[in-house]
Amino acid sequence: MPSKLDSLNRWVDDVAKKTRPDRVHWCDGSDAEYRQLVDGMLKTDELIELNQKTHPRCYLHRSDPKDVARVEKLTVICTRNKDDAGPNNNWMDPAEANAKIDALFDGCMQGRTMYVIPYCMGPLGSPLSRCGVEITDSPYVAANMRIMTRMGTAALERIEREGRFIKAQHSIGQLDPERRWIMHFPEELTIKSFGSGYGGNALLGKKCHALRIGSWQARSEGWLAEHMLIVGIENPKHEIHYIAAAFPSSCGKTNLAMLIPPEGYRREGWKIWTVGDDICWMRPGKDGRLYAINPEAGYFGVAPGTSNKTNPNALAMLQRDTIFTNVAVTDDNQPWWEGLDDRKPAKDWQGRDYDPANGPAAHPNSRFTVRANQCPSWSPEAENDLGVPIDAIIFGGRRASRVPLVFEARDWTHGVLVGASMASETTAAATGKVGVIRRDPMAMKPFCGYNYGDYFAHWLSFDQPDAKLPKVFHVNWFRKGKDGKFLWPGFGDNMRVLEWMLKRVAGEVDAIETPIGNLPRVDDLNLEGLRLDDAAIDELFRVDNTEWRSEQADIGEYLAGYGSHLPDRLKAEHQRIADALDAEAEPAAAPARAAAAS
Ligand code: OXD
Ligand code: MN
Repeated sequence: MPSKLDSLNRWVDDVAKKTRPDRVHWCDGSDAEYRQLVDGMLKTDELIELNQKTHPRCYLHRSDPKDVARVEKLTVICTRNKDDAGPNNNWMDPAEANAKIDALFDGCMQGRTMYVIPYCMGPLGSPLSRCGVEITDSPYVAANMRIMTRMGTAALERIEREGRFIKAQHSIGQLDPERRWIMHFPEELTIKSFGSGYGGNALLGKKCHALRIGSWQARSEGWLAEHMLIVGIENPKHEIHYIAAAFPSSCGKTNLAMLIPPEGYRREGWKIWTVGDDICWMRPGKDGRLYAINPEAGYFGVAPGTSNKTNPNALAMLQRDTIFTNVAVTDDNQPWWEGLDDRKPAKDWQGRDYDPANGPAAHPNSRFTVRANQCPSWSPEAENDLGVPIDAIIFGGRRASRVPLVFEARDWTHGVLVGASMASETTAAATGKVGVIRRDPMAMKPFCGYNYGDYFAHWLSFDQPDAKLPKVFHVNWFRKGKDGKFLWPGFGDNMRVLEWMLKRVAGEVDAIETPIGNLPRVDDLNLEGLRLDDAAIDELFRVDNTEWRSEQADIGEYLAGYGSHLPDRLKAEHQRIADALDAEAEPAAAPARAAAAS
């Protein structure tokens, strides 16, 4: 009788025939196998042992210096119809793309072991989870996949039961930036990545599967695959409310997911539970609410800036069983990065004696890979097959000016527009210039596997009569004063903003209506214990009409780029806000203009 694994076996054979590895190893996901992978890499210096007294079973990987971040310009979506990928993606014809990348795969694994990694994104028994199989010639990728996903025998059993999986084919090739591609074939549920060993380019369960292919699958199956953390907030009555939040890479998702509330909150009994720090899959439940799972089982977090002040929970979890990539080390071989503490690094991320003239000691996109349940705030609900119900969705970006600390969308349509209008300063998580403002709808710009116009329509489609959708908010932790310093303390104090959101969800406080959305009354925000003067508070919540009319015009121009794919409902919502801003600016002229238009 044909087994449901036949198609998997056939594919593995085909890839092996093409790539010609010396050995094929099917990963079982066991501890012993992980140990063997690590021991093998210690022998070849792909891993370096860190101080085992202070950091048991922690290792350092130094990547090729030309392979340190996701490469968006080499990341492509290959659909038969170019329009399906949309202007938000690089596109290539599938036949041309397959020919290009298959030529690179030809014989590329000679002298190497080919690892076959069955994995499950999400709890093994969850109907929301989806499986994949990654083939790679990198033991570093295999070890990281073990941490980041439910990998091995149990995943293979689910694949055998279901008979479906995403095919994810990877080789580090020669790590040559000129021979590098990260290709997605959503119609074939296939990923092919060549020439990079780095994070999102190589751990194919993460961005490639869980977001790019995931968003495509989500659209056809009626759910959402999002670049969002999931956090549970327990109040003094021991009720837990869950919030999902989308920020672009390196804008504090991990910190918010693991936040420790300020002292006063802790005394009252508030507590934070971490369900996920990067990716969220959500689907409407029978009761009309959105239920979310974190498809990942680990964190691949940005190290620089992580400290006892910014994220004590993360620091605690990084004391053991962690793979560090491109961090610096101290003279007693402990991992170190900028922002950690006052110690002096001895070697930089490339293994050179540290010299400030060479730039930061740790690469700005240096990372840690660690099992999710090592985090002290880890929520056992992360294993709940049914997911957790979401009460609020937050969108946010890194904006030095213009955008207030927090505002609330007035309804779902407005919330979708707020997400679609997001913009942020670029960071080191991807190659390219840092600090440039770019539109990054729902923080999915590098990750949405299809036309953004269709994606916005998909978001709008959740607005059904029986739906009980979350409230939508926008935050900006990064507004600066005239002196160039951040106005808001951020980190643990973000709890104050979360509490206001939950009060809004419960209908306990009202808000100030403005054209861009509802802002808090300052008295409804708990600012006790913060040294914020009145001028800082005014600036944090200032909505400047002239600036926002210009923002709205810019958003309009950006959205118009999606042409006929842009839903009319979103266009109308954009117009409503533009009109409200105009009316606020010229109250007397606005009615006359409206009458002339009708
Ligand atoms: C990540 C990213 O690695 O967003 O999570 O770049
Ligand atoms: Mn991310």
